[in-house]
Order: sequence, then structure tokens, then C-alpha cells
Amino acid sequence: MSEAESGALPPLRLYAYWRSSCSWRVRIALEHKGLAYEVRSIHLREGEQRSDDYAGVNTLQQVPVLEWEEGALTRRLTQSLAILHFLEDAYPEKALVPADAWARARAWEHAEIVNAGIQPLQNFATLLLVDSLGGDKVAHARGVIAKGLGAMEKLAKETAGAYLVGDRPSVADVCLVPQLYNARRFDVDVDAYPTLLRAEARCASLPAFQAAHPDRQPDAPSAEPS
Ligand SMILES: N[C@@H](CCC(=O)N[C@@H](CS)C(=O)NCC(=O)O)C(=O)O
Repeated sequence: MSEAESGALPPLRLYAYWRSSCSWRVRIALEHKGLAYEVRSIHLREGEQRSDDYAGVNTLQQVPVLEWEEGALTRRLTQSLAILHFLEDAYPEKALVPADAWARARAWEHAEIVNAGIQPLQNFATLLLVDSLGGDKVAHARGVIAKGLGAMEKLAKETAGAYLVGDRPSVADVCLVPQLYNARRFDVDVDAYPTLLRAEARCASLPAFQAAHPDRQPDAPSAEPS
């Protein structure tokens, strides 16, 4: 039985960057579940993720990575959705997935729209590639974000209560909030998504979402060029 399964909480370390939306998802879950964690900042804009040392932590050279010790073993988990699944299984209190199977699937459906249908297409590395191929990286980012958020808005019309799926915050909101922040950074007109904005406003009143906000992170500069 792992320490997590036995209920003992190992000290958790999160390799993250203050404005990384995928790191932000994991912070929200950790905060929501009341789990203590230490942040190891990886400065993406300075390229720290591309160091040989960090490749030993995450072969894909991305954040987030959740790390902890289990006896002599160092456990490391990459991929924010895998981390959310693990946290849900290991620390089911204050669940971030609905109990009902259909609602749970819909919550993951929202999460995957962000995780697979938006974020990888507008990630820093992807935009550098678009740029290097002579494309308009901002137009590209705007297009993929608007398309994905449009799909979520349509889905949310069926799933939303006070939050994106029903009346409790879920992994759907955990993925939505950082993605809306990115949308604004790219000047996407978020007023086109009123159901998403309502869920976001609810989340903004919750301490876990507040504590996980990029501006509250130890590596957040007082002013950073966008
Ligand atoms: N699917 C991965 C995506 C991770 C990812 O794209 N991380 C971004 C920050 S949100 C990153 O590390 N980018 C740095 C780079 O691509 O060089 C996850 O959900 O964890």
C-alpha cells in the first residue's frame, strides 16, 4: 500500500511555473483538497525546462510534475490530468469529480476540450513553431482558443448549474479558469461565453481558486512582459 493509500501524507513537490495553465490546474486541486505542497519553480520564459537536469525530471521538458518520496523511492507524475486523477483517487475527500457517472464523464469531457483541444495548440512551444514557419502565432492562438471555448459554452448549456457541471466545482472548472485567463491574454472576446463566465465568477470566490491564482505564486514577478 502506498503512503497516499494508507492516508499518510508525504510532502508533495510541484514543479511549476506561475503562469503555466497546466500547473495552475494542479495547484487548484491541491489547494481544494487542503494538501500541503512545495513549489519548485521552472522558469519557462528563461528556458529552464530545456535543461538536461530538468529532462531527468520530465522527459517532455514541461511543467507540471508532482513529486514525492515513498520510502527510498521517488515518485514522479507528469501530465496535469493524470495528476488530477491521482489526487482524486488518493485523496477523495473534497472531490473534484461528480459522483454520478454521466456527470463525471461530462466533467472530464470539458477538461479534455481544454487539455487536448485547446492548450496544446496554443502552448508556448507550439506558438514558437507557428512563428518559425512564418505563421501568425497570435491569430492562430485566438482561433484555437475561440473554437474550444465555443464548444465548451455549448456543452455547458447542458451541464452547468452553479458551476460548469452541476452545483459543485469539478475538474471542468479546474481546467476552465486557467484557460479563460489565457484567452484574455490573447484578447479573445470572452463575453461570447456567458455560461463559462458565470462558472468562472463562482470559482473566483473560492479560497482554493484564489490561492492557486498565478499572481499569488512565489515566482510571479510584479510585472512581466506578455
Ligand atoms: N499535457 C500536459 C501539457 C504540459 C504543458 O504543455 N506545459 C506547458 C506549460 S502549461 C509547458 O511546460 N510549456 C513549456 C514548453 O513547451 O517549452 C499537461 O497537462 O501537463
